Parts: sequence; C-alpha cells; structure tokens
Amino acid sequence: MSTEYKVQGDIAVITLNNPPVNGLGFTTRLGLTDGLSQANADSAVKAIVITGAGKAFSGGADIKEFGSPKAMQEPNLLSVILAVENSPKPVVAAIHTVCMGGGLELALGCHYRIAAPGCSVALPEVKLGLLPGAGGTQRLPRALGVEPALNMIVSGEPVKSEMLAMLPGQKLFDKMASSADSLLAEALAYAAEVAAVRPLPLVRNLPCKHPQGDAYFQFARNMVKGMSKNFPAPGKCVDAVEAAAKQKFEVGMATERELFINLMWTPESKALRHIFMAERAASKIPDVPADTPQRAINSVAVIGAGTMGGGISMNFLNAGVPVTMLEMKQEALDRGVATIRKNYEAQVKKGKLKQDKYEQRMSMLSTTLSYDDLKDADMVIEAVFEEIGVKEAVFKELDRVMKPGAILASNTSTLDVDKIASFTKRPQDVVGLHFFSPANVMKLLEVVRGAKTAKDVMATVMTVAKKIKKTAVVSGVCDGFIGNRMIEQYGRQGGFLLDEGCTPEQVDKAIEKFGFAMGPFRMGDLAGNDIGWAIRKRRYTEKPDMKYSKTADLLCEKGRFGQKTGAGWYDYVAGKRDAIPNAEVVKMIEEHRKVLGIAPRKISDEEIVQRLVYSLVNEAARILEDGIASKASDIDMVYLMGYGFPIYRGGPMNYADQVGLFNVVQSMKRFAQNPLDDSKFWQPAPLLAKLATEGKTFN
Ligand code: T1G
Repeated sequence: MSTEYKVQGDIAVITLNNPPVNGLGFTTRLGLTDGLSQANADSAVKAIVITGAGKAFSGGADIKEFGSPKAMQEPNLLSVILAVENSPKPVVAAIHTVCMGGGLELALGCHYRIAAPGCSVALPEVKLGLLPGAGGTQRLPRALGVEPALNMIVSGEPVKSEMLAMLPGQKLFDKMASSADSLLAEALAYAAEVAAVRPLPLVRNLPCKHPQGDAYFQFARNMVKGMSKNFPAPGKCVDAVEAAAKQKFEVGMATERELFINLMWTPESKALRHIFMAERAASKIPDVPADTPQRAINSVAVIGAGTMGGGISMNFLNAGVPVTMLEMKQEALDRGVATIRKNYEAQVKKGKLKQDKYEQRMSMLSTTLSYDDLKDADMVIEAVFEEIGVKEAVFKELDRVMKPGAILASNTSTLDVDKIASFTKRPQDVVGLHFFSPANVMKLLEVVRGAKTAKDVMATVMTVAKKIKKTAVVSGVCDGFIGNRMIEQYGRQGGFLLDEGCTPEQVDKAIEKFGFAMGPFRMGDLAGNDIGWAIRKRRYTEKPDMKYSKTADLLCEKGRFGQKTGAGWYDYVAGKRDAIPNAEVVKMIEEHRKVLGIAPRKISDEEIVQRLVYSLVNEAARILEDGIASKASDIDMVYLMGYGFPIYRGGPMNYADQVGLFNVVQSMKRFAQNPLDDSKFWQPAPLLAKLATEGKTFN
C-alpha cells in the first residue's frame, strides 16, 4: 500500500507510505485522492491530516516515473493538489524530515500546514534541470514572499522549517510542532481547532507582488544568467516566479506548466535526471546483496604521506575516522603532516572550516615509522610509489602485521590488483581504492574488485566511500581500470589530430567549447606530460602494434613536462595557470609532419570533438563487454566525476545515446577510412554495433 487511511476521533489521517521517501508515484497519488473522497463522504469526519511515514513527508514526484506515461497518469500531481484545495473539509499537512519538490507543492495545496522543526524544505527541481511543475512557482511566492521563494526555487537548496517559520509575514507554516515525535498529535489537535473555520484559506488567493517589480526580476535574471551557463532551468524559474507576481493565478499556472513541459524535454534536464539516478545506481553491485554484512571501519591506516597519502588521510579525518599515517622516514612524515595542516588552515582562512573542527581533525591523526603500530587498524590504504616491487614489499609487511579481517587497499592507478593481492595470504581482503588527485577534493573513487575480493569487503568499501563523500564506481581489474583506460584512447586521438593538421590550442578550444573544463593538452600540462610518456614507453614494448603519435614524446624529450616545468604544450608564467601558446611547439609539430610526409589538412571542430568523445565511447563499450564496468551509467559517473566531462551532457554514454548510437557508428566508420588514424580502433565495439543496429541505447 502506498497510502494509509485511518480516522482518529473525528479527524481522518492519510499517511503517505511509499518508501524510501514517499515519492508521489501513481499509486500514492491515487491513494491520496481516494482518501480525500472517503473523508469527505464520512459525516463523522470533520477535518483531514496528510502526513508521511518513515524518513520523509515526501521527497517529491517519483523520479523513477520520469519519462514514463505513469508520471502524467491521472490523477497527476496537479489534479491531486486541486482535489486537496477543493476539499470541503479542511486539509492539514503535517510535515517532517524531508518535504521537497512535489511534496512541498502538495503541502502548499493544503489549507493549513504544521511543521516539525528540522524538516528540510526545498523545491530542488532546478537540480534536475526542471522547475517546480505542480504550482510551486505560483504558491511558494504567495506563501513566503517573492524573494525568499525565488531564492529557494533557483538554488534548489533545502532550508530548515524553523528558519522559514521565522520569515516575517510568512504564510507557509500556520504552526510549528514542538518535535517530530509530537507532530501528529499536534496536527490532530490543530485540525480539530480549525475544523469549523470557514472560508477555507487557500494559498492561491494570497497576494503576490514585488515592490520593485520589473527592476527586481531584471536583477534576478542577470544574477541567474551568470551562474547557470549551459543550463536553461534557472532562467525559466525566474520567468515562472515573475508570472506569479504579474499574472492571475490560473494564468501563472499555465505559464509554469508550459515552462515545465519544455524543460522536461531539454537534453540538459535529461542529463541531470540521468546523473541523479546513475549516482545512486553506482553504489549497487549486481552480485552483492544490499544486506551483505559489513566489516566495521572505525580506524584507518595510510601507508605513504605524500600528496596522495595526505589527501586520502584528510578524507577520513573529515569523516571523523582516526588515521595513522606511516612513512619510512621522519622528515617525510613531518612533510606530510605539514601539508595536511596547510590545507586545513587554508580552509579555516576561507571560512570553510571552523578552528575547533580543524583541531579536532588534527587530533585524530597519528603518525608512525613502524608497521607494528598499524596492527589494530580496521583498514589500511597503501599510497606508495607506483612500482610493483615497492607494492610487494608493502603488502608483505601488511600481511604480516594487520589483524585478521582488516581490509588491505591499494591506491594504485595502473598496477594489477590481483597481482598485489597475491603478495598476501589473504587476497579476499585486498581491494583497489583508486583515488583521484587531489584526493581530498576529487569526488570519484574507482573501487577495483580483485578476482578474489570478498563480497563483504566490496559492500564495506562502498559504505565507506559514501561516508567519506566519494562517488564510488566499481571497476574490474584491467590496465587503467575504467577512466584511465578510456583517456588513453582520447589522448591517442589528440596526438593523431596534431599529426594531421591541428595545433594543441585548436584541439583544446574545440573540446572546451563542447564543455570540458580542459582540453587534452592543457590537461597534460596540468597533470604532467611525463606521466603519459612513461605509460607510452611501457606500451611500446607491451603493445608494439598499438599506434601512437610521436609528438608528445618529442615534447617530453625537450623536458617540456607542463606547468611543473613552466613549459609543456604551452608556456606558463610562474604563479599563473594561463596556457600561452608556444610557437616553437607548433613548429616542432609542423616539422614532425614533414618527417612523416603528412600534408596538414584543416580539421573541423566537429571532427575534433567527435574523435575525442567517440574514442571514449568505443573504449567504454569494450569495457562493458569485458565486464570491467557493470553498467554504462557507472562509466558516465567515472567521466563526470573524475575527468571533467560536462555535467549538462550527462557523461559520454548518455551523450552518445542522445546523439543516437546509429550516428555514432556512422562517424566511426568515416574515421576508420582515415589512413593516418587507427582504423582497427575505430571498428565499433560489438556491443555498440549491436545496440546501434537494434536502435537501442546504452542506458
Ligand atoms: N523519487 C523517487 N525516489 C527517490 C526520490 C524521489 N523524488 N528522492 C530520492 N529517492 C530515492 C533515491 O533514488 C534512493 O533510492 C533513496 O530514495 C534514498 O535517496 C512536479 C516534478 C530526498 C533528500 O529532487 O534530494 O517533484 O538508491 O540516497 O541522502 O515539481 O534523495 O535507495 O533505491 O538521496 O537521505 C523533486 C531528490 C522531484 C528530491 C533524501 N525531488 N531526492 O536524501 O537519500 S521532481 C527531488 C533528494 C518534482 C514536481 C517535480 C534526496 C533526499 P535507492 P538518497 P538521502
């Protein structure tokens, strides 16, 4: 059942009960209207209370219904709210914990609202590329005032109920309950109190004006334009609220409806809704049941106090988990602790971290030079030099000292986690936790599942990831896991484009116009071109038939490793990050073309973008076929959270779906004709070819 109906005394109580957050799906909406009819038909009932079971009043429209006919199936949310407003008996909303989106819109349709303190109240639709589509843009300004309502609608951020109740002149809450526990009792009493009051108050009848009218909305539009590049929804939110302040209620409702429906079909909203579901789907591992028992992780050890070790340690300190950091030499430990301290002090200076919180976190950090001090830690994460011999020594020591049941994790970004596990007598406790630098900032965490990694270890690390606010994606064991395996193909295409006629700047500008924060060459200069150089040198022996442009090697042979050497593909002025094109580099590329006998050609931005993005898609399809990733949406999360893929395009797989896989394959066939490119690579992955032929999508 997704609603319950019960009469208590002479008050009918309709309880939303659609776990996990009482999403207003079709059956819940039907239960609401049935309950209203039942209450109004029962002469013993004098008033009605609507509330929510479990951990929410309501999290809004059921996102799982989006894009399906069910979302609009009558009674749709507009009809439900109309039925509430038209109820001849008063309807009181008793809200607690979470009251968001359609949930708040439902409450706004009620005649009265009583709230428990601590309830998160929001209209977060803008975060899904939408705007409130069931009267929120018309009723909230009437209940709260135009400015506070517009701020809530454009930001989508939750505000605590007690804060809103303090707004002067607000009509959102008629009463605040003393607590969530006493909410229902107080709501019943309040309903009895207002049962006979007529006329029934309606939010839609409240006045809605802004003293500065046009000037205010123009100001709001300018503010919103600055913060919402590539996203149409925030600007439309201003339009809808302006309609509330200038049009009659019904006309404003029609304006809202039109704006909402249009936004629903925008690629940006589809991308944001895809990301919302993908982020939550990533934490589900197909063969690891949600109720798999987990190991308690109350203390962590980190091996290595360098950039990665320090950043990893901060994640756990931030989550209140004590950390013991181990290094080989005291000065390395001191340097590591000093860096952590510096990072926190910078946050304190910016007002992002309170002094007492900073001191509390530092108090949970201890250091040691002896492995024996790690024996009681529940989990250890190794972040030492990326060389298999070093990993072997570390894991043999960890196997010797760590208590039974401790999780042994490696932060390796390229090495074989199964091989690392084989250095221990407990491969079932070994897992890869690939953090992205800077580890205390980047949200992505690739959880690399070894062949023998136990299921409870997987379940445990996924929970730990959520606790340290990381978006964890499970990867199988292969060279580069998911993201780095894909970016290698992306980088290869970048090199071929230079050989064929592009400058680094042209390639970067084209893909940055597509939406990446940085193109491949600015990214190389930031990360260090020597990292890719080392990988290519390995490839030249491991995979001699894999084709690479030699341009990047020529650059590295000149010591142009990027920002860290003040020069890479571009030049850099000390202390600045601006990438200044360098004529010598362009000349080096031109000369290299002559050596290869390549006559440069003009390459369009479209071809640049397609070759870079579709190289990700084709490699990703192979990653899915190899079972390295379990679902396409996981790959989108990797690329959105770790590699700067533009959010409003929803990730490489979502983008390919929106272009149409048939069209993607057609482009690949064209690229395969180019003798200077890698025609073998451009054979569409079988999975991609199959989906394209069948007219299907990845997601
Ligand atoms: N519908 C369906 N399921 C939802 C949901 C929703 N609105 N919100 C969350 N879930 C699921 C989520 O997928 C996950 O499922 C579980 O609940 C816990 O979520 C007309 C059209 C409510 C603050 O945008 O902000 O109303 O993974 O991990 O951290 O104007 O979820 O367990 O299977 O996030 O405690 C507007 C979005 C919809 C709210 C709870 N509402 N949700 O946070 O748990 S559009 C939203 C949230 C709308 C109308 C329009 C958060 C939360 P599973 P969680 P949490």
